Amino acid sequence: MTQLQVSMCLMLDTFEKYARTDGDPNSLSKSEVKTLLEKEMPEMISGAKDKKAVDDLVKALDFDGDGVVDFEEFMAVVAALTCCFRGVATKSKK
Ligand SMILES: [Ca+2]
Ligand SMILES: [Ca+2]
Repeated sequence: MTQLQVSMCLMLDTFEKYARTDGDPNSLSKSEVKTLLEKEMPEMISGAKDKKAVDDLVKALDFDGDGVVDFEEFMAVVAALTCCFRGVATKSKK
């Protein structure tokens, strides 16, 4: 597999690893989102320890408003974060 393919598989695996804990592997519930952020993006959640902040975060990620974060919504967030990261990484290279 190419590096990009490996990255794609990693994103799928990461989503499924956290999504399946409540028995529904196709979406992330509020608590699954919280666990994923705590484990995979600790600096993102450091300011969001209280319940209201996590609720707001899930609301922001849940584009279709069904109360859970599906894979498309998860990928949109990862893509947006990757773009932010690129901005930071490009700046620090200069
Ligand atoms: Ca789930
Ligand atoms: Ca949703």
